[in-house]
Amino acid sequence: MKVNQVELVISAVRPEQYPEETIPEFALAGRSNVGKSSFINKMIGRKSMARISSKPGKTQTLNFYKIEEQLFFVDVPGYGFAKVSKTEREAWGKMIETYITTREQLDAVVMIVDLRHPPSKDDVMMYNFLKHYEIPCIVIATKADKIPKGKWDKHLKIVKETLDLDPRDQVVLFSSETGLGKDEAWSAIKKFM
Ligand SMILES: Nc1nc2c(ncn2[C@@H]2O[C@H](COP(=O)(O)OP(=O)(O)O)[C@@H](O)[C@H]2O)c(=O)[nH]1
Ligand SMILES: [Mg+2]
Repeated sequence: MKVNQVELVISAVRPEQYPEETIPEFALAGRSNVGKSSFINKMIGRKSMARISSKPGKTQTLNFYKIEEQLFFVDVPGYGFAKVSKTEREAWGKMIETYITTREQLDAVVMIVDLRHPPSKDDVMMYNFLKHYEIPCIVIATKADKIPKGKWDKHLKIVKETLDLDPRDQVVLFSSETGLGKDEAWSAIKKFM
């Protein structure tokens, strides 16, 4: 998909701040620093629309990016960042849970994992949480540019096994650096629209 128009509509915390539009929504989930914002930027062809931070754990709001008046990407604060207080973590958990369990426009969660490593405990917990609420997932195994091509299949297999992937959920090999998997990720998203 060629994207010309992108707008950060709102950075929301509470449901009454979510946009009123009823177009399809795709929320990003993943550890902080895994590459969620980079994924959005690559998909929309912008260098720095979604904030990429060198400091992990920075996005503390749900950032609603409207793409071509057709869909929203919702950049969600990452998990698994140790230097976050218990209070902050609880506030984060509430915010995500409320969003995921109440938002009717949410069509699927785009879950970003690092292809280099087996999914973390937090990744597995998040995936199980999504499956518990029967939320469809598109799993993006990113940073593929960081490992040799010959090892991709082996790493993909570990990702699927560690998550105990639901066969209905698609896994896409991705790199925000090279653009690998961009078209495949768009077609995975369009299947829900
Ligand atoms: N080599 C490589 N680096 C990446 C890729 N995706 C993200 N990064 C880097 O990983 C860091 C964290 O990315 P960011 O998108 O801010 O992660 P977020 O916290 O999940 O939103 C940044 O330094 C990015 O440049 C990728 O596909 N390949
Ligand atoms: Mg981010």
